[in-house]
Amino acid sequence: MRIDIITVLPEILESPLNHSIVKRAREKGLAEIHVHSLRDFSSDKHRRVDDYSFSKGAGMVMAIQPIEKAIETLKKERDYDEIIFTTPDGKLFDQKEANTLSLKKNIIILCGHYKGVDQRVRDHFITKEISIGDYVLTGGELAAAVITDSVVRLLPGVLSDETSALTDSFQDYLLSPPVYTRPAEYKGMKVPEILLSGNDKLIDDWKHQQSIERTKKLRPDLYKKYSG
Ligand code: 6GU
Repeated sequence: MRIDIITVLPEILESPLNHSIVKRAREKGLAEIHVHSLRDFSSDKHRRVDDYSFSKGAGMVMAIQPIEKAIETLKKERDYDEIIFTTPDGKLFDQKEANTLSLKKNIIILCGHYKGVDQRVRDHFITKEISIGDYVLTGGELAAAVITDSVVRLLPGVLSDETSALTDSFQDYLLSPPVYTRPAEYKGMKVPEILLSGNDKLIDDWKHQQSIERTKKLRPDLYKKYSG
């Protein structure tokens, strides 16, 4: 899979895309990720990418020219399955959307900024608008990093069997069970007896039961989806 991210702040994406599982996926050639600086596509002599809003007092707006140039430059090289815009008024991102995106071949993510983007960009170039939650971020870069991370870890071969994405929280609308490591007792705090039993069947049943109980208690909304 190939992901092209267009942003005014490429530096913000540096760290999340170059560590841990995403880094490994890139090294293995399972995910090809390219970060593009929007300024490189500006025809303005000062490389500006924003301008005043036609509606008074509305703050700066991302202009259509550099965005159109960036998208068209990428489209000349290959076809894209989705051109995503990260914005707080987009559709709420969830595991189902991550699964859907992980099946695509090429996607572009345009990171929103300032007081928004010229509506003509959204009307003519964007195929999907995504928000990562009901709160306001300074820019769409962190959202793009979140989307990329959640999608890349789903690509075949990225995770080992042991950490398989199929056993992730949310994959079947259940939260993960609690986990423990050595020592079996620390300052009087004990690991549940059953985990020390060596009985795989009993342990699996316990884990499933714990998942159900935690989901009921912590995320009743998810539990409804699981049981309904
Ligand atoms: Cl995608 N962008 C911004 N600026 N804020 C957000 C968001 C995106 N998702 C939630 N809040």
